[in-house]
Amino acid sequence: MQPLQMMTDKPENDGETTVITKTKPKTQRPPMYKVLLLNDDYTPMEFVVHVLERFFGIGHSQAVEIMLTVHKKGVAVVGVFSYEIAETKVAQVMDFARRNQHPLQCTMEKED
Ligand code: TYC
Repeated sequence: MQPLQMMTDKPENDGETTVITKTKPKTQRPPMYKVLLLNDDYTPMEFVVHVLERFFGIGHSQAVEIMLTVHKKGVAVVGVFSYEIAETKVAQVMDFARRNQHPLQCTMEKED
């Protein structure tokens, strides 16, 4: 009985041994997108906290933290999502802000 060999790279077949090569399938996972919230001078802090709670399911304490990070640093990542989900979140936030006449800006950016 011949030995059965498994090789991961280019096989050297001596003609006597059964060689099975296994090529690893290179699966590409879909890119993810960061949703960013931008600071401005006019949108009320409570409104931003409400947006984070309502559209991102973030708890009150963490929503206050993220809002303050944006307020101090100018921008913060609110979450990372698939393209479609990120696009929907951005549209929801922008629409809600405009309907309430606030200049709040929300954008998305591809993750590296
Ligand atoms: N800078 C705003 C203020 O002082 C608060 C604010 C925070 C606005 C976060 C936008 O994404 C924002 N009222």
